[in-house]
This record gives sequence, C-alpha cells and structure tokens, in this order.
Amino acid sequence: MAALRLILGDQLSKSISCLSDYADGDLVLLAEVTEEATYVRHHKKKIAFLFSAMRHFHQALQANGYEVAYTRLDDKKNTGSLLGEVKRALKSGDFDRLVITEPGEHRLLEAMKTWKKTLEKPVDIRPDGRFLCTHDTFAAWAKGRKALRMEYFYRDMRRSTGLLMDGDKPVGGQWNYDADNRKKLPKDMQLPERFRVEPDAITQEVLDLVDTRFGNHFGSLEGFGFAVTAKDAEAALEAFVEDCLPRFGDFQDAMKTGEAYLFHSLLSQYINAGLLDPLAVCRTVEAAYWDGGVPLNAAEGFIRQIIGWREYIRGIYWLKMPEYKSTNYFEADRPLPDFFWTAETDLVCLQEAIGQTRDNAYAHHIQRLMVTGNFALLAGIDPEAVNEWYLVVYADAYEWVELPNTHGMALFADGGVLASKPYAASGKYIDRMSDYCKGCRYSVKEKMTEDACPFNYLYWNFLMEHEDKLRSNQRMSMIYRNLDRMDKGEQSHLKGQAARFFKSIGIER
Ligand code: FAD
Ligand code: DLZ
Repeated sequence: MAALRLILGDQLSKSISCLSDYADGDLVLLAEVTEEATYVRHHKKKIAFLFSAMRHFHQALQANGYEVAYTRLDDKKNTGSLLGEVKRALKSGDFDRLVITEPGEHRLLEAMKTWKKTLEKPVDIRPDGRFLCTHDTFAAWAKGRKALRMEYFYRDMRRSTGLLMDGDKPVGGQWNYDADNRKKLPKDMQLPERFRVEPDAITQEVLDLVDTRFGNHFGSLEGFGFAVTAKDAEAALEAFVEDCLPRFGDFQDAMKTGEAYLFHSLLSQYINAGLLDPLAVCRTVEAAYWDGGVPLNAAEGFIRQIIGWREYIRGIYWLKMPEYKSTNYFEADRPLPDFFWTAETDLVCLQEAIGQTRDNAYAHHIQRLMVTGNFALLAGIDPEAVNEWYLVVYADAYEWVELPNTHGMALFADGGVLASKPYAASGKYIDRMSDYCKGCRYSVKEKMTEDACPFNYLYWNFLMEHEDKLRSNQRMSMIYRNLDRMDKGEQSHLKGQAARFFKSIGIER
C-alpha cells in the first residue's frame, strides 16, 4: 500500500524526513491554502516568497522522479485548508497512511495530532531532522538547570558539531567574541550591493496572485528579489560570504539611516523555509575562516547565531509551549500603536525600522530587539499584540522562532526564562549604535524637556513602574542606583512625560 506525504510551505528540503522512505506509488502533496496564508495577515512578500518557493520545489521534486500533487491557491477545488487538501488527495488513490514532518508551530501540531481520528488512517508525524538539537536533547540539557542560558547550550553545540573547535577547545581560546561585535558604522564605509534574483515567470504569476488575493495584508510587493530555489539561495549564501562575512562581526549591532541590510546575511528566511541547510551554511562559513580573509569574530559570531541562538530558541519554544505564550510578567496591556503599521512617527529609529519592515519584510536583529522590541517593552504593549505583529511582518517568521525572540528576548514577558534581565534601553543605546538620532526631531541628550527623546523618559518610567519586579535583579542594581540619585520631583516629571506621550499616540490607559 502507498503513502501520502504532506510537505508544508516551510519544509522545502529534499532531505525532509517525511520523504526519507518514499517509494513508487506514493504521492507527495504540497498545497497553497487560505488557512495558512491568513491565520495571521502575513506580509505580502512572505506569502509570495513561500508560494513561489513551493511552486519551484514542486518542479524540482518532479524532476527528481517524485509523484507530486500540487494545489494552487486559485484551483477551483481548493478546500482552503491543509486537512481539506489531505482529504482530497487521499481520495485520489489507494493510500493507507499519511506521513508528515512535525510542523514548526504548536497550533498546527496540535491540529495534526487529531487527524488520525478524523481521517481514520495512521498519521506518522516525524521529527524535523533539519535541526541540530532534538527536543529530547534540549530537554535533557535543560533538566535541573536553574537558568537556561544560551551561552552554555552553545558551547555544547560547538562540541557536538565540531565547528571552530581545536580538539576540545574553542579555536582562538575563547568561546564567544561578542564583545568585538559592537562597532558603530564609520560614516564613509562603503556597503556592498546585495544579492537579488529577478522574478521569473512563476514568481511573477505568484506576485500577481498575492496582489489580488492579499491586497489588504501588510507590506509592499515592490522590488521583490528573494531567491525562491535552493540553487539561488546557495548563490545568496556565496554572495554573503564573499561580500559581507568579513565585516559581519564588527558591525553586527550597527544601524544606519537608509540602509536596511549592512553586512547581515539575509539568509534566515531561506534556512527557515528549508532552502538552505543550517549546518551546511555553518560549514561554509567555517571553511571561509580557515581559508583566511574572514576574521574569527565574524565566523564565530555568525556560527553562534545559528547553532547557538537559532537552536536554543527552538528548544525553548518546544520545551515551554503552550503555557509560554500566555505569560505576561509585566502585565503589559497597552494596544499596539498605529504607527507599527504605517511607520508614521516622528522618531527616526522607529520610522526606519518599521518602514524597512514594510518595504522588505526584513529588519535586522538589533532593529527588531532594540528599536521596535525595546519600544514595545518600555511602552508596556500587550505581548499578544506584539507577538502577532512580529509573526505578520517578517519573511522569516514562524512561531517556533518568532515567539521566544519576541515574548522572551524583547519583552521579558516570560519573566526571565530566556534572558537574565530585560533588554530595556534608553535612547543612548540607539544613538551609540546608529546615526538615527542626528536626523530626529527629538533630542537624545534630553530626558526632561518637551523635545526629549521618548525612549529616555519611557525608560525611566518603565524602571519606576516595575521596580517591585526588577530592583532585586543584581544585573539591574547599578541602574536603580542611578534612579535613586534623582529626586522625587524629577521622577514624577518623567512619569508625567511618559503619560503625555502615551496619550499623544493614543495608547493611554
Ligand atoms: P544574520 O544577522 O545574518 O544572522 C545569521 C543567522 O543567524 C540568521 O539568518 C538566523 O538564521 C540566525 N539567527 C540570528 N539570531 C537569531 C535568533 N535570535 N533566533 C534565531 N535565529 C537567529 N528570526 C527568525 O528567523 N524569524 C523570526 O520570526 C524572528 N523574529 C525575531 C523577533 C525579535 C523580536 C527578535 C529580537 C529577533 C527575531 N529573530 C527572528 C532573530 C533575528 O533577528 C533574525 O534571525 C535575523 O535578523 C535574520 O536576519 P539575517 O538572516 O540577516 O540574520
Ligand atoms: C506561512 C505559510 C503560508 C503563508 N502559506 C502556506 C501554505 O499555503 N501552505 C503551506 O503548506 N504552508 C504555508 N505556510 C507555512 C505554514 O504556515 C507553516 O508550515 C506552519 O506555520 C508551521 O511552521
């Protein structure tokens, strides 16, 4: 008897576990469905990227001899849901089971667990072998630890992959070169042209479809230049290694007006969708280091993001869901300001981060963490609204990776599962790492006046509002000593400034 094998839109790898024992007579199913495209109103570029990559993957599978059923969004018989499409495909042949690779989102896994009953057939849900750390390995690492800090997990991952290792010691003698990765971008620094792929006929057709069907979703389709095949994603990796990797480390945290990409890899959406294999990407970067020309802080910094942060974030998600999502440590409850959708704000840093997000379905890590994330933290925006925004707006967003980064890292809504203290910062941090403040109508040097940078008074207001939860945190003690140096009048003036600002953007309590 034959198997039906469902491949999801972010599982576009020929090595995906649900294909591993494919045999003649089996059928592979890929389906564009409204349910997945609208459970949040994904950025138009994200939908276009996935649909085009799915259509190209369909072609690649056929060229490799697989029998594939492909549902296009506009097919008349499209039922609009994955389950509906599975049912339809099962009727097309004599299949005795459904084979799936576990999805990246808890909501879908829970739904799939009920399919066996609905379909009255065995449903084989397999582990996703594209990750380097299994759920069991992560759970074993986490067991009995007081704090689940990424750094120790990362060291184990270095040992188990052998990446940048010299026997059992880290190459260069240090595990982590993060302290060398915080340079501000020099004014006259030349930035590389970024790799892009001109849309082919398939992509163009998808762009038209998305424009028609998802016209009311966030974001612009203009300038779509993503790779949509594994081959082009490999070319994007090569271009990154050649043009950007040597400077990736130094300027990893920098931000510059009008420049969305700097030396970042722009590879997350390809890795997350299965067009690139994370370990192979790291091996390519390691090889570039051994060949010379790529400094250790760049190679280590990049590899840490993938085998460290990426795997750790996924581990936390599956270890802590579903309770994780409903925590709200600071009881934050303000609505998301409208400017998160329009980029219409006088703060240049937010204008840049949100405007680039709208145009590119991309912002780099420090923009996500220290500009939009930091603002949402300081302003006490409801984590549910913030989590949904991040899931909507980025081409690389799936809940397994988006949620711990937003809920845990940016908002500290998990109360410290992921971070040892909130990443709260005043405008001073943004000024140190960018040129945004120079062109801003607010003054980053001020905290008391009408013209003061809102990040400054929001920062102090946040510290005062959550003193009961934060003062005892040893890593915050210096900050609270600074607060104690302010007299009561100054403190109450800062609170007043924050209240006035919340009112001005329509999110007062
Ligand atoms: P680079 O800066 O070039 O980094 C290299 C690679 O490392 C990335 O491609 C990515 O695969 C990996 N990486 C780096 N940091 C992280 C991290 N913290 N977690 C997981 N992987 C990481 N990343 C997503 O892939 N999807 C998301 O939905 C997502 N949401 C985020 C939300 C917030 C609030 C924050 C602070 C971070 C989020 N990140 C997310 C992590 C990170 O910002 C992106 O992976 C990165 O910006 C992608 O751009 P890049 O490929 O140019 O990355
Ligand atoms: C994100 C997405 C979108 C927009 N559309 C589809 C789709 O039509 N068909 C599909 O199989 N997958 C899609 N996806 C990806 C899924 O949402 C993703 O597999 C789950 O969220 C689990 O990570």
